[in-house]
Amino acid sequence: MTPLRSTPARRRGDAYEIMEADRRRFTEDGFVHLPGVLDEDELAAVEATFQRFLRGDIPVPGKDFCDMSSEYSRRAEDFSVVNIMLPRKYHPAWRGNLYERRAAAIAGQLCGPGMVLDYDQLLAKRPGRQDAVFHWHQDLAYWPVTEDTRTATCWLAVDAASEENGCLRFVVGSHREPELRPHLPMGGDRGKSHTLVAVVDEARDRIQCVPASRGDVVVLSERVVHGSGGNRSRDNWRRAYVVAFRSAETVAAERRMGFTHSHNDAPAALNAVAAMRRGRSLDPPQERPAPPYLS
Ligand SMILES: O=C(O)CCC(=O)C(=O)O
Repeated sequence: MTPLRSTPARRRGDAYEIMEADRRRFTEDGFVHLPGVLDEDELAAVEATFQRFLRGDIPVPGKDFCDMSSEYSRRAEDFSVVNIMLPRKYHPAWRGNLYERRAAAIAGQLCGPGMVLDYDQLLAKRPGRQDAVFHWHQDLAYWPVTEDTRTATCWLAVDAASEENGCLRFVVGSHREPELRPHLPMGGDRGKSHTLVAVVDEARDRIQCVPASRGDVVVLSERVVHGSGGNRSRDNWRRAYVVAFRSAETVAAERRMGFTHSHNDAPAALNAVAAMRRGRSLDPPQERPAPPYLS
């Protein structure tokens, strides 16, 4: 196993120091890559629980255990992108873990006060799966229209991620476009798959792949167009652990609509989100307050 780069000065207890340059990247590009957010011992604890989910030792009901690259009807042993929604719901012992606490500190520095954990998710791409593709999308296209869209989605590399095993890729600066891009349900039917696919012109859009070392975090804003390619490596899984922070008001508004980010949410709630998005495709990009250390 490759040793982690050591960045102790940025990690301190529950905190992780965000630099002005990180904030600039987040504002200008719509994402920022943070090195060494967890060290090897901290990752080992995350990994042990992650594997319990993957083995099915911690049961996850219905569509919250699915394949993001395919239809709900695929057999679990054939999944290419194993997607586990809301792990902290199904394994309450995980709530408040160190990664959640450090990610909360990062979200507060990038987005300002009042950010709370909205949802969590585990993603694992099997080796040797060309189809382990996470299609281009903007996260906001999946979510209800709310007043305050500020979001810091923290994506932790549990394995080193490379172009070969399907690291994240972005359309740089796409979060500053005035409207969300059109999104279509994969295969044309949301009942068969949760996945939405955004329109991207790979010849014209400015695309950047973001390889990451184990323990790094990539933070995504809600409007940046992103996805990831298949896993062409022979032996290497590509696992990631996502925790997403949004404002307390936004999370409360989502819950009032019955929207919890579970794929098991009532079809009425998911249909209401789709109807809201059809009715209002424009969510103007928001000014982000300066983090306290800059003010
Ligand atoms: O892990 C990936 O490849 C993509 C994750 C993603 O797109 C997301 O969490 O919104």
